Amino acid sequence: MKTRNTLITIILPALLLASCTSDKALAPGPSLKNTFINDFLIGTALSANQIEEKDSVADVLIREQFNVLTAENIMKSLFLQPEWGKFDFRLADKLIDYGTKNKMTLVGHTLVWHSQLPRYVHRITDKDSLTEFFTNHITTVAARYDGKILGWDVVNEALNEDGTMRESIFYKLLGENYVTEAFRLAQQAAPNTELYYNDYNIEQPKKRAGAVALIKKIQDANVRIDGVGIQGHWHAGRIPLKDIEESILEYSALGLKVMITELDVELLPRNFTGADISERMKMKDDPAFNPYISGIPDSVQQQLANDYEALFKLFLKHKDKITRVTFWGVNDGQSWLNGWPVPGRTNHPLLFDREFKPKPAFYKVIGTKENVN
Ligand code: 9MR
Repeated sequence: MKTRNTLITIILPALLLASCTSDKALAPGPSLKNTFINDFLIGTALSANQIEEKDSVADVLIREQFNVLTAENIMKSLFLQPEWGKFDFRLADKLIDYGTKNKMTLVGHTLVWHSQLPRYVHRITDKDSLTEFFTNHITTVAARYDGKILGWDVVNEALNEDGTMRESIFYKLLGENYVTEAFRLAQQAAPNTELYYNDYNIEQPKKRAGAVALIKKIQDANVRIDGVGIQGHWHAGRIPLKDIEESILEYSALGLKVMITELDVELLPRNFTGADISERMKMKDDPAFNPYISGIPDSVQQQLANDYEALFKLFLKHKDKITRVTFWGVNDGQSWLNGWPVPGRTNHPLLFDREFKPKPAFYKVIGTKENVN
């Protein structure tokens, strides 16, 4: 009996593993990164805990499913330069080690953003001090990771919804050329790193026109910009497929790589679109605004699956222009959409549920590849 048990528990699994390739041994089910290996990179955003490998279940899934990583937060200036002139690279370096160890590509997010700035930056009121911070931050951080990461989101969310420039502290004190200057500094400090502009809703015609103008301005100044990130915070049943397709074509026609950089599909009610974290929704304790606390009904699950399927069909159609598709989080439990724009809701916007199990949307995404080939 003991021999039979040994055969079942040790020898059989070992034989099964040996008969698989090493990659398959890691990933018993379908894997996103393997499925789209010839099309585009498949990424996710990691929390600090995940970077520190504190969550072993998440860790297995990350290594099985994704081949490019973005830090969800810890490479923003608030974390990298918490005190003026004093950098804290501990977690960012860990991310680089994690990626290197697992043969994964890394993307830096983000050098210049009006949000998640260190407190001392908010107190700056003169151009010279802000120029000093801006120059030192971009130069130090971009140089440190040059050659170690594929690309940087150099500037994040510089535009308003109507395509005009957002009146951020950078715009107000440095003037409207600050975006071009950020790319110029990044280009000097990181000659081996791709440089991207990243924003949400830039598939929408007005904001897209603003992004195109901004990109042309950088190019006209003979400064390098390699790609554009359409963040992809979309809403179930309302994916703007036509706008997305037009945007892929338009950005690509500027000579840029196109990336979907923060993909999630929101299921909960909202009275605006986009990802401006300064916007909050004032809501009463009405359960109608948090309807899926104990899971999503089949019809909603199906809607989510159909939306993701439509998106990936479109991405595959333009795989020659799209270099990366990154989800904003590993599973539903991690998503920022549980806390915004209303705190404490239960959202389900990703392909893996709170138990890290693939949802119907995952299989539909995998299926887009089978149907195309
Ligand atoms: O997902 C991030 C969340 O954990 C942070 O609290 C938030 C702070 O602003 O930033 C979130 O990520 C944002 C990203 O960096 C830029 N685009 C919008 C994303 C969602 O707000």
